Amino acid sequence: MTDPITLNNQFAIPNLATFDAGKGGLTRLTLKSPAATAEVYLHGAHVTRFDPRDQPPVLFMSALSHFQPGKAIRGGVPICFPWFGPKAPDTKTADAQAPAHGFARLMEWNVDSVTALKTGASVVLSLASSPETKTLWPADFSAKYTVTAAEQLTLSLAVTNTGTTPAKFEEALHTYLSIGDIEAVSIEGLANATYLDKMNAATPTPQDDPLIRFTAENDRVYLDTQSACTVRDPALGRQIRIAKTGSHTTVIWNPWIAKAKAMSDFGDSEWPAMVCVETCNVADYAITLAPGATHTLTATIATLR
Ligand code: TA6
Repeated sequence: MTDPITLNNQFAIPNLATFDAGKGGLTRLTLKSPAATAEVYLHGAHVTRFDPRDQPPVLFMSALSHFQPGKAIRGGVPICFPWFGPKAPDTKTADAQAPAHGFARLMEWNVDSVTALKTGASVVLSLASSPETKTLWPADFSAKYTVTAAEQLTLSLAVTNTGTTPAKFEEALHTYLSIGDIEAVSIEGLANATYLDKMNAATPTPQDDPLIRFTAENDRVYLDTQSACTVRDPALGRQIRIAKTGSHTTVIWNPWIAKAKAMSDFGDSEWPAMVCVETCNVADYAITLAPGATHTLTATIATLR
């Protein structure tokens, strides 16, 4: 683990960008500008906080989240890569220990650069294939993740195939949003899309109602959609817009009561306070990259009053 002192000597920007030992002693970058405060852990290149000035936190973080090597952080924006959910059976790699949602969120990323912007700051983190990653996924790759914290939060994941054969992968920016009350929330933007309903054997289902509302556990993979989504949160009196590029699927998830109780790193009573709107390329919309090619997935998260 790269220590904060070394990183501050290389990258710190006084009063804007500093590294320290965060929760669990994991290395954390805090970006603090007049526009917003954000936190990014090198563990998983995990954005754990985005607080626009004078606003409640935009990202949800479980009070019970682990902050330790080998464990995913529960909240913020986990990076799911190179697969989504359980790893598909694959004779070439050791699947038994294949972690859900891939290895990217469990590995320590490198810091490439930290940059001051007119109204905020950005950091570029990187992860490349290694003997460790190849025990789980044979591809040669280089990933660059750019986090820009200003009036809005922009996340950009660029994956390059550095090998000599095509590389196929799934990816998701698995964003946990902080809301006031899931039973009062509605999500706009996915009208008429078809979703795989994971609460009903992944049955393809039409989104007939223009608004998504929540009355039970909801786990849906919306297909062939490049639309922005708007989360309407009357309890907090705000809306959160998640726009995207380079993404053809969107996952919507709330665990509700039983699944919340089943997760040891998630409080039994936390389910009303969060909803996931995940910017992704999963299932039949996985990405196949030719040798030398790069694909970029971007999510932009902004609050609307
Ligand atoms: O958000 C969609 C989903 O795939 C759900 O099925 C649920 O498993 C969630 O991700 C959390 O997954 P995790 O591996 O972080 O517990």
